[in-house]
Amino acid sequence: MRLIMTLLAIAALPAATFVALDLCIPKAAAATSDADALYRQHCLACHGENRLGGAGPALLPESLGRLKPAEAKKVIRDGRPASQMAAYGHLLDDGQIQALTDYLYTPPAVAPQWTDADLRASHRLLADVRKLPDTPQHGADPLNLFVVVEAGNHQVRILDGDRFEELAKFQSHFALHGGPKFSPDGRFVYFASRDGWISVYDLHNLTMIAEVRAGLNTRNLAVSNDGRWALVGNYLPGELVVLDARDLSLVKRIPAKGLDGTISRVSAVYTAPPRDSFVVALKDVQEVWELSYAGTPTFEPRRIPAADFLDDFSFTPDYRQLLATSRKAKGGQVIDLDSGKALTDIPLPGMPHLGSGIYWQRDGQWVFATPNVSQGLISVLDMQSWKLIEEIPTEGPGFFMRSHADSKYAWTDVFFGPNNDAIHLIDKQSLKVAHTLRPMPGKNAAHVEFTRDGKHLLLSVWDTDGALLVIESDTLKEIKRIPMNKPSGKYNVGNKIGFVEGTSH
Ligand code: DHE
Repeated sequence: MRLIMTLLAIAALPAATFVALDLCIPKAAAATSDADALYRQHCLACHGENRLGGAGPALLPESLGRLKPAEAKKVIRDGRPASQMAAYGHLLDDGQIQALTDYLYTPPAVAPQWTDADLRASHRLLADVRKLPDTPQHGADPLNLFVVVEAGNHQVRILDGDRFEELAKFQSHFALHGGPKFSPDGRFVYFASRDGWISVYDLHNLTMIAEVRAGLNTRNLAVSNDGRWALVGNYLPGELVVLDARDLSLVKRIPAKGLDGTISRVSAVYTAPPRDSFVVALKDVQEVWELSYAGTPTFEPRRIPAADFLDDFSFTPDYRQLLATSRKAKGGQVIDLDSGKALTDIPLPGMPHLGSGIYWQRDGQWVFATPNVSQGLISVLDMQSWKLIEEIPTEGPGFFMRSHADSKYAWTDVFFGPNNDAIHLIDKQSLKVAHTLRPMPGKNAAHVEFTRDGKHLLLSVWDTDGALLVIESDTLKEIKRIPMNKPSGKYNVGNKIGFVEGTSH
């Protein structure tokens, strides 16, 4: 009865609040080792029928890709701090926990489906934009706000980028991933969770507008430069989903089907503002797609043959070429979007993280620098000849890079290994490490974003007892420390809508 009452009560609430509800309470254990029965008894209420997710995240092999089975076992046994996931160690024995873990990493007997009806049923309108003021209601500069993802407790904070004070804080869906994307005027911000939830939030009125589950496992999303469309790229089902950016209602689903009929996972989608198009890389099919959103779009893909399966990618500053991670080239592949031709392979060592790369001008030429998630180095390429011009050694593999047109440094983290508390500042002209900072020794320092004027930057200390640090760009002095639980990415509205040099797309 209590469960029924709880379910009735939550049905009246917006889904974004679900994660805050205390539903994941262990039920009395039944001495069964049948994993499916265990799932139904203990997990289904939060994690959903067919493991598709609910108040808790989806528990499909695709959703658990980043969690090692040993870690999953530990979570079942001990619970997850700062979440609603309770400990089951006193209810389930080791054999049962192992059986449950194995079950979660096994694909379901019937492949999971996400139909139009499921997608539409998940759509929720949480506020009527037409009734909200269309000017900022918070007194801060709307183009210097920061959107900060606090990954440790699945929250988002909105900060005033002049005073570094918090304007709002709200619960997000479980495991946001990738950079949030903005409407061209900077009023609306769009989030994607790994479980496929897309949300749109009004930064003028500091309120959530709508949300929809656009798939079961999502890669990322992009917003068109005219603010009309959001395009979501999914791993599961392998497809693109076009949403109306005003309210996230469904416009079109486009299976990511190659010319040979193979259904692919989508590696990444980005908007290419000067081209009025979305560009899409596919993971299992050797094609790049361009979808025009000019005029009255049909979203029919223009297929560009790629010489390889592509992962994440970046553009050249004029958006005429893309530089994608290519498995075969063990590095990158450059594709010219106008001619539709693959121009060259760029053999790069290790696993370059091209989507986190940045470009700047050096001696009048554009150079592109990329971190590397498997080797301690930064590769710098000449963007005309595509020759490797420098490999800058770092204290360990890194994830993110950032700069600002007015900064003489490119900031890059050491994300992995014993030195992951270090941040390197690379001189953009000499290509040497000019400074190495350890903002909170022993704690992982990662991901930087500058204020719009470039005078300050925010740096994440990615730890349960972490913090967001405000640093003065010139003096490198810390001027403020805001305690946070694993702050991950942070995004400055003005930098993002200007697609400025030194930041991510
Ligand atoms: Fe990310 C961006 C892919 C693991 C945090 N990551 C991106 C983007 C892609 C990508 C394609 C660009 C999308 C965008 O911004 O629209 N990430 C991948 C992977 O393939 C990888 C290696 C494995 C995976 O399971 O997906 C991966 N990423 C991670 C993490 O483990 C990180 C560190 C923690 C997390 O949140 O999962 C992580 N990724 C991020 C962040 C961004 C991101 C914070 C946005 C960076 C930005 O500044 O824009």
